[in-house]
Amino acid sequence: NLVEEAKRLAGIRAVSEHFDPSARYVGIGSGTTIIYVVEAIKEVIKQRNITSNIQFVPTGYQSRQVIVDAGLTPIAFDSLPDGVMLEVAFDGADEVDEELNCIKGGGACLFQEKLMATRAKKFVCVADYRKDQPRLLTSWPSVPIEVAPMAARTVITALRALGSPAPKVRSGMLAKAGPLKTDQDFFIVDAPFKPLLTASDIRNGQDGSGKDGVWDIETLCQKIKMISGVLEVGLFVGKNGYETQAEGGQGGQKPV
Ligand code: DER
Repeated sequence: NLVEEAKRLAGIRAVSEHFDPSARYVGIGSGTTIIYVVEAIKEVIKQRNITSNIQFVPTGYQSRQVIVDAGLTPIAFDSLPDGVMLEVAFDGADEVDEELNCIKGGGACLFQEKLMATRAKKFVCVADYRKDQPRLLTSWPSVPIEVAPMAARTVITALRALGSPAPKVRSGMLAKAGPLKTDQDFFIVDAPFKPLLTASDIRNGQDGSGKDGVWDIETLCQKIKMISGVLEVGLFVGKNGYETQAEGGQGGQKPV
């Protein structure tokens, strides 16, 4: 169908433009679009008839299974030798704005996804036309936040104080009675906010300081990250690239 074809084409294009078969470490994100990325990578390796020495870094159980099912070699993030950076990381997103800021966490894998993004020289966000919006929280309703279970109610109170009208713990839906648990055994709290201002909105004089519940991406991400009990926030700020905090790297390259 139209959406699957768009995801497949996005995956093929991302790989043809950003996958280097001579890479040593390549990050693989989570979700369904990433499956097309891995298929395209496998195709390149097969066509070039190269023995691939690449080790693929997963961002959770699902991502690791996609790597293994494709016959590729996984390496756990915490097994990466000190000082190495991933040449490239591929991942999906739930929404992307024109500055390549992303909302991630629809698949509840945001913690390992952001950890990997900060360790990659280049972060390639692979998203079909549905995800492309002028500002984040235009079509995706809320910010996914990974929290320690015991802190969930406290975090919800703090999110309300930041102007979120109805933050709530994500349920396992039909898959599981009660709250969903992440690969870290944490909860996800989904917090709705008004559409998030971009860096250019701020340059044009708009106020993203939270007045009337209107935030800019970077400020809101920092405010939420500071709430005690929060492990990670599903806002990927693309303005200056993803800060490569591991190995004291400079600001990561702008995501593409
Ligand atoms: O959780 C995430 O951020 C994932 O990348 C995900 O939500 C994207 O999923 P999709 O490729 O199935 O749309």
